[in-house]
Amino acid sequence: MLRPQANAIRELLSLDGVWNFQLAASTDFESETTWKNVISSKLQVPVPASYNDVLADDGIKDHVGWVTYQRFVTVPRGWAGTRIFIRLDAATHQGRVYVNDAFVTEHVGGYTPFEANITHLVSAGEKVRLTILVNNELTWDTIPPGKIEVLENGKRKQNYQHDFFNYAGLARSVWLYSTPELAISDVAVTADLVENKTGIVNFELESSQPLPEKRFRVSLLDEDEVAVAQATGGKGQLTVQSVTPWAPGAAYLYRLRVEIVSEDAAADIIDVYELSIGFRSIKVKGNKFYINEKPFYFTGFGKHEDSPVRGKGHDAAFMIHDYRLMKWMGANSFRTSHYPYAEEVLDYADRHGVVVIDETAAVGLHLGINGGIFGGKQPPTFSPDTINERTREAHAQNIRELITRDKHHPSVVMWSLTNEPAASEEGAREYFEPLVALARQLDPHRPMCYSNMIHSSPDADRIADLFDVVGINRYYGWYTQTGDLEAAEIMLEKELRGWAAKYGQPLIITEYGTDTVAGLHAVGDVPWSEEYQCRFLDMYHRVFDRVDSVIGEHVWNFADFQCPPRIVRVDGNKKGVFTRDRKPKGAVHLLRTRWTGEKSQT
Ligand code: GCB
Repeated sequence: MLRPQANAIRELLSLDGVWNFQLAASTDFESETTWKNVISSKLQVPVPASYNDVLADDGIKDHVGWVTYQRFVTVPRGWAGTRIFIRLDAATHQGRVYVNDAFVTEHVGGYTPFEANITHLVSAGEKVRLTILVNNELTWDTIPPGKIEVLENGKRKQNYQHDFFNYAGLARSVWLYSTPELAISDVAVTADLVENKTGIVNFELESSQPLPEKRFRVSLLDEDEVAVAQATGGKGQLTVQSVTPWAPGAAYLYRLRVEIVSEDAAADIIDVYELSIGFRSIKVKGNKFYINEKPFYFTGFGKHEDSPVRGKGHDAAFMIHDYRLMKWMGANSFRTSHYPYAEEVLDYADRHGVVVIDETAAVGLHLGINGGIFGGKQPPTFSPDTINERTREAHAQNIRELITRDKHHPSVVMWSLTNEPAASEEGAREYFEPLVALARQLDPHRPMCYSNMIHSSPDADRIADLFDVVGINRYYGWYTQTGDLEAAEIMLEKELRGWAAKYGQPLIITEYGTDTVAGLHAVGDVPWSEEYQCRFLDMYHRVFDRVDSVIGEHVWNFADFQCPPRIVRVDGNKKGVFTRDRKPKGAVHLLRTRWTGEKSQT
């Protein structure tokens, strides 16, 4: 599936804006009343945005089940004779699409795109009714998993193990687009950097109808629009002897231009599609991570797609602001914790040389993590009644969709297949082994990692050796040794040395941080104060600098973010070094000094 684009041949119509909205009349989406009716404009919501916080209504915010989005759109008159598609960049967590009265497609998985050809259902110039049903339910069959509980008062409540609010709806763009009848339907491409100077592109094209080789034309353009390599055929290789590499902080992008030309292979272009690519090499060797043959040290954050009012709605202003703040602090990388982010986020990283660890939505595969949710003794994580084969199939689908979607981005240097699973429980290895194998088959080039939690000590963990890099989320000095950084320092160093000794892999600290209330100040080690956050980070940095296998540090979190209500959270998780509206806490200056070497004004 190709991401839609507008060019001389293809047209793209954004359906972002205000849509009519209602809670679905029934949980049974087959009931025609939920999608055949015209919805009034009494309630309206923006797209892209999570709907939860926008309407200031708890009944809507905490609704568990289906909601309906609807709008009318006129198919452009000039699209006669073309193929017409509807594409959703995401519907969280399940979407069903209807054009007028006809069901078109459905998709499960809240953070990856899907589309459908609707040419047979619409005519150019015609006004059509688009209805999208979106379901936010999480079960043992979904990634992330969850469980719905029916309360005493009959209300349905969504429970889940992960620590961020279950924002839902159409948080990314919706598009109509046209392609010619005879079109490029897929472009698989890899770009390798050999010996730091030769660029090699392997490509494989698919078209909507079988075509002779001579009808495909491929060229590679540099940033000055100069064609540096060309080929004919649907499958092949381009070699560029002396390329400008893509490097962290020094991005350079080439454009792969793919064309279908007319039958006589003359200048007539029937379809065209362009993709940005970059040449860089990645390697894990010993306990180091190399980009373009140089050891790379990750500095940056675990992030969230989260902002006030719009929830997980993609927002270009917040995105660019976050990137600028990270650059100012000397952060060279981040992890898309805990799900695939909007594709625009990766485009920006490609363009600006930011390094990305790209994570699946497999978070919360650990039933012991949230003591109390199910009451009493926790059930085992991996069992036929909890995380089971169906969960694993959903996880596999998420891996397939993530890797297919993001494989061509030079900014993505590693896949993170899961966050904090029950890696020390029975069944963990059986669950993960085939998933890691699948990911390696889909992308034999990039390293794989996962982020583990405190229960998975080097002795207890059963899966770390399946991965190339071990991601470590640790909170000594916060959840344990609270307020005692001296004791925490000993524990942290001992554990990191334990990991380094066990497998010899590189270690990246994918989370470390403290909840911090902006404006709370204290002398001494007082948890929740800005000073404690600084001293905690400082202590961790001392330890990282002493352990050779540590190849990076991602503070948890870039900014405060919303969570479900819980007594350990005060209007959300406050581990950001920025507040939710991106005001700095004291820690940003400490990090800036460490990561840029420059003294920051405090
Ligand atoms: C973790 C999770 C992250 C939480 C964080 C915390 O280990 O990976 O999702 O938000 O801890 O603050 O507890």
